Amino acid sequence: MNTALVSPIRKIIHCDCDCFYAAIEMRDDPSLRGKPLAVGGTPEQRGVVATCNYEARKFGVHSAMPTVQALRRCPDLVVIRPAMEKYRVASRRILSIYRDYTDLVEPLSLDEAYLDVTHSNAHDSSATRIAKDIKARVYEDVGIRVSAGVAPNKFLAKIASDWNKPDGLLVILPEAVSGFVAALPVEKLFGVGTVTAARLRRAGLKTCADVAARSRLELRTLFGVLGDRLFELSCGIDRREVTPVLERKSLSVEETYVRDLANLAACKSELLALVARLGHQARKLGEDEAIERIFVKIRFDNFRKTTVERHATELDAARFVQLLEEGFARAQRPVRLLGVGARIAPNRLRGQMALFSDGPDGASPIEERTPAQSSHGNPT
Ligand code: DCP
Ligand code: MG
Repeated sequence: MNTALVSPIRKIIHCDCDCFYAAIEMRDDPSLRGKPLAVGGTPEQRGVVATCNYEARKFGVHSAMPTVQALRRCPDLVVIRPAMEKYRVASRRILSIYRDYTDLVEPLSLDEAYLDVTHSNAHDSSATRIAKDIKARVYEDVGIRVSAGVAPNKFLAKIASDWNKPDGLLVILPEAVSGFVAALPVEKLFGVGTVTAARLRRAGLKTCADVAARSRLELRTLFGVLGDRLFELSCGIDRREVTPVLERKSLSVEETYVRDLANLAACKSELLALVARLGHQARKLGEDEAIERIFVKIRFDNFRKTTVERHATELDAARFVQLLEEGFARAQRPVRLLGVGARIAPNRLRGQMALFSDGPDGASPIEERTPAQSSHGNPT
């Protein structure tokens, strides 16, 4: 039996904070409000913008843009360094607000999550009112704005949350789905990156209505397995469930050295021993857990600390060495502490991402964020 026919129409909310890192910084320093602001690496370190506020966006500044270029576009831009720990604290608080409404909360990144509120009794089961309440509570408790989209599935809820940013709320009722989807450009389809979008356009398919006008068979012939997916999405169908993810775990080992490690070569040989110890720890991972990111932490003799983190699926010593080189280059001083670690995600999350990724341009959200996520916002 097709369960889609018997299960109730779902109510999915996608929440995405507005200019997240910048919003936290403006919350904590009111003098930054109203000015164009970017959070990211410095131009001297060839850093990139992790994000910027909406004032800065008016000048064409955006995430992943080199800070040098951002300053050229907006000479008055205030640039501040990311304070990841602060953003993690805010993120945990926001997730706990979401979990007051449903257990089915699936975080996608620090500032983004899906909620399935189909069976939530809050606000007489009105997803729209739940979304409004969430927005108000996040503003009251955390001091930043969240945009929300409400729809019968993940694909549309995500598009809806982006529709009226900042401080947006868009509700797509089940009866409005087909009208809404028909006008969407193919680029909006989940899993369609620039390469696939160009192929679709060459085939004369510009909007979802164009795609939906073709038969499933025709799309399968043109686009292989992706064809089925395109067909369903362009009809507004997306069966992906909201999969609750428990707080991400991490594994790590570190060592404070009795004598500082004098140079990069000394650090490299110690690093390999640490990676071996980390590998030992990783044997404890369950079958449903997988490595999602790796990091190297360095504390220099002047107590300055730096962390370099990247997307990775295994504990590859060569990748750790690359991260070490990058981190060491930031200060080029003797090192008193070295650490290596890995962030762990449940396997099924990675599986889903891989399924819908269509090559480099259709990278998963986690991969997309990689360039600016090291603590210094340097490009990869
Ligand atoms: N981020 C990053 N590097 C990127 C993109 C994002 O480090 N290339 C970080 C900074 C953002 C946070 O992730 O604040 C959330 O990413 P979003 O894409 O949701 O961007 P914002 O929340 O900053 O802005 P928006 O209002 O468009 O959601
Ligand atoms: Mg955001």
